Amino acid sequence: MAETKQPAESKAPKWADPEAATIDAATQQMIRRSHELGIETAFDRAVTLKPCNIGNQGTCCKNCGMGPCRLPLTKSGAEGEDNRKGICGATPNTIAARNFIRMIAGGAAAHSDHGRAVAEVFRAAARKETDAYRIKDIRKLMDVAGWLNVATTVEVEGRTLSRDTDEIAREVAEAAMAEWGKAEGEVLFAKRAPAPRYALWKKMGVVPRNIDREIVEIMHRTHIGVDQDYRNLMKQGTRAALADGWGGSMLATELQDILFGTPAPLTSEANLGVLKEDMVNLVIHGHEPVLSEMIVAAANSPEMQTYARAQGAKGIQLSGICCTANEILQRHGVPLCGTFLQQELAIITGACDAMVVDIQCIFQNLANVAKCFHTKLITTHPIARMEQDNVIHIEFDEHYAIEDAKQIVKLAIDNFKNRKAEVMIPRQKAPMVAGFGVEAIEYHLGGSFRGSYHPLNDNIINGRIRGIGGVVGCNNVRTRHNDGHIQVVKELIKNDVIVLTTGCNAIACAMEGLLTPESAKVFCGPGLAEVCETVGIPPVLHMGSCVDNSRILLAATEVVKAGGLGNDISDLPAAGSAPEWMSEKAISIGHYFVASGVYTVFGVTLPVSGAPVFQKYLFEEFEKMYGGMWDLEADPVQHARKMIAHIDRKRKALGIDRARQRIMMDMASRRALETA
Ligand code: NFS
Repeated sequence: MAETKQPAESKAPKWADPEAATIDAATQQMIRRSHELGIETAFDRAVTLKPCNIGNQGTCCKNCGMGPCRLPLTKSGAEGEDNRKGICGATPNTIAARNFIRMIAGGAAAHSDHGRAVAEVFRAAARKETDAYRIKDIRKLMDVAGWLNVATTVEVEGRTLSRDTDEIAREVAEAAMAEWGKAEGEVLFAKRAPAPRYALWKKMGVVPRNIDREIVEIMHRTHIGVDQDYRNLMKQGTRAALADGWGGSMLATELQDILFGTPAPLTSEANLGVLKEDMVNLVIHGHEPVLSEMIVAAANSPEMQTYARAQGAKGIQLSGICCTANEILQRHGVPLCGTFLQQELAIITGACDAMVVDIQCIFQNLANVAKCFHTKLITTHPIARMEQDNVIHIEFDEHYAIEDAKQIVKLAIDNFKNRKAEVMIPRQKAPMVAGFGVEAIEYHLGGSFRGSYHPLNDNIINGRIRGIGGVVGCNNVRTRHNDGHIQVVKELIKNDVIVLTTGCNAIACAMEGLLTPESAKVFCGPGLAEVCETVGIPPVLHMGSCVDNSRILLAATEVVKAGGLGNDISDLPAAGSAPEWMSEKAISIGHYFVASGVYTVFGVTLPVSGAPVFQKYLFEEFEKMYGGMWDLEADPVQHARKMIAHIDRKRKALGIDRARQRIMMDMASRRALETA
């Protein structure tokens, strides 16, 4: 990334060039502001701290005390005989595969532990141990009960009667908890996949046994001297990734919906401009909605609103960063303050009275930035604490959920009067529509009289919609913030590919105004624009947080079930993408999409380039086994075109390419197709 004017003293950090660092004007403004104040952020650290070229290739092994063994691919190695070996003899393919599946283990553990925490709260609610949480979506409870083999009816004297809801909830809680550690059987939601997909997983021996076991087994197999075959290592990586997507993440999503409500479309706003100078700004950052749900309730309470006014504020402005933002957005319309890379900047506005964090994607440097302002930084989770002494820890206990939440909100209110730096809030914020769960898509694309996925399928078959793109994932400071996200999504919708989005991609799209129905006629090809305008939906559908990628799996399954587009997810004209990924969670997500039959393209880089045989295995051989495979494309337009080319191959295989040619193909799109 290019650098701009440097501070005088040699020890001062090198500053990032704001324009090179991000496409977003609000972010550029706040990077400039951070330089004025002499505060470094991740954007600046990325200028001085270069990534390791060996780790980047995936070929550094530090799994024992004889190493680290570093085996970079040199130019001559790429051409000649590859005899690179670690001390124990491990080859680059073994090392890269071990590292790759350890990333899957990290990601699957993060999602699944989040799911477990939700399941524990769900169990407390089902047992009536807490008043704060209650079952909100009974319909979904019954549906999930069915998948977890919990009976919802009982036969009494030849008559079928409904069972008591509380009893069902208690049994669902127990059955859900068992998914993490049961001694026998398999992860039950795997059967929610289309039947041929489940049969394939069975044949390949990758149906997860329970969630925890698959993660533990990765740690065992990647210990020195255990699994040395990259193919066998990836088999376990596949099983663990499926345990995430169709297990831990899916349980998190479903139980959250039952407890907090299944999302339905609603309006809100996104970007740093949602902060308000005359209100108490409480920014919620992290991932688990068990805490943020309570903060929303506490902040909306008349008691806290009155208290805020008594302290001289006009009220309380909640906003969110990262996926907890997506959780409270999709259920309550709480605005998005920003993406992963804007977390430090939210504090640098000088208007953030408190930032409360739970788990995942939280920069350790937040505490250093908070020190320069009045901002109270509050950690809440026993597994995620910070060492700096300006951080306040209020451990959240679901049994005292509302009390804990009120304490946090009160801290923010009490801090309003302590603002010391000049407040600078960028004016940028964009309107959006979010909250498209599987059910909402069914309703909106199916209409009120025939809620089903048939109309979506019809529009894909007749060519108005060319296909489906799932575009998800993080920001990565090694690439220009939001540039990849926005270019990929715009290229897809321009070519009539409807986009399903989650995570930080969803936030980026929201900031760019792509989550509005009005954006359809500006950015979409004629077919997709027509569908969006007729139905009144945005061309980019916000489906939630990263655990909600499980919603994309289920939406794909519904499309298969609705018929006319093949028998399995791998038959669909669909592709996945994470243009700016950076976290281990993204690798786990990428791999469960691949194993579910989706062609999945990552941007930036992938830590496999130093092991060409292993890379080929992921990029080519996987398609033969699972119908989905990995790809890497750093250029965003090419990235989208590769997805479109795959979608067109699937259309051809389904015999629906001609319908589209008759209806849609003009010379320009024909050329785009040919260059893809
Ligand atoms: Ni996903 Fe969410 Fe964002 Fe990446 Fe982090 S917030 S769980 S990991 S950075 S999309």
